[in-house]
Amino acid sequence: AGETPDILLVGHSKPVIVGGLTPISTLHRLIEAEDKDRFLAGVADRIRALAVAYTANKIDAAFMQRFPRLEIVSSFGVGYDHIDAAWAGRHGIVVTNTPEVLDEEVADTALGLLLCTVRELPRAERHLRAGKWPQGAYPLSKATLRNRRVGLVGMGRIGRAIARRLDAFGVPVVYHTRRANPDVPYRHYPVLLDMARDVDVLLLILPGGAATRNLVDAAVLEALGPDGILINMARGSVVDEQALIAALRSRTIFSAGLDVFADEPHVPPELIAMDHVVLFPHLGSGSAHTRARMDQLVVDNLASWFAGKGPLTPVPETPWPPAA
Ligand code: 8YV
Repeated sequence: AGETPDILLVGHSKPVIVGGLTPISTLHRLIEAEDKDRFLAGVADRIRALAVAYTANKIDAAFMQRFPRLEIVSSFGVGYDHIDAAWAGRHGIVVTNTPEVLDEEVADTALGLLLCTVRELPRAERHLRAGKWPQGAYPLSKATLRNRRVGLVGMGRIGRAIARRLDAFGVPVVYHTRRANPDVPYRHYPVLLDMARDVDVLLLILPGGAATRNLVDAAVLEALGPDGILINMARGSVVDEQALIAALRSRTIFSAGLDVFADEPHVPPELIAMDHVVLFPHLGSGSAHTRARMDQLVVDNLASWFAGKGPLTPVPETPWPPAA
């Protein structure tokens, strides 16, 4: 009903998003503008929605303020630390993310990264590709998943999907979150440092943003100890990256497997130079199948909104219907 809405696409022109929004809106693509400020000044008064194509696209208060008629920000990705959702909530703007459709994919990748790191699988493959096998078999891995306990930091939907996989692997799971989740059977640690002392893998799967910045610091790494392995599937901001580099250099911890970094796509050269870490280019959800489902949910939130049916997956800071 009503006028065709003007939607601003921030970030790359992904086919599922462009294909889904074109029939239901007048779509403006910021990425195609030569002079972004001039382009925005020309359309700002009409824009009612933002479609955000990647979590790398920062949407802060100053940006949202440019659009006096802004109603909704539909963002790609389950993490939304790139958006000031609290500000949006205070200004009556709905923010949506793309939860659930990526849970199993990210959990699969988490187990892949864990196994790669514990058993040194990428390094062993490098050995083969370098033609070194005929000169000698790749050494036995010092670490094993056998006898290990995994401490999950975060126990949301993806955390539970990871825990289910670890159950099947016969690997004991405990977890740290601010509040215990009564629906999960695993032991809860209210204090991260206590859990880090008791486990030999810390697996991070919690939101980024100010509330979790540098949660894993030198003290937590020290507590994790010389057999300890850190797996980060969350956000680079959750780890004090310099403290991690220092802990890996001094063998304060054994190893790390990282899918995320503080300043993506820039990875510290100190990490790249280390052979005993596994580094992935932020590909937790990165299959064509799952990314298409995430893109589609960006579209579906906007389609539902402009059909007067409300958002499908609003974030907790912008509940729907709005709190009275
Ligand atoms: C994104 C992610 O695909 O969903 C998230 O929060 O981190 C990933 O799924 C990635 O950030 C690329 O933008």
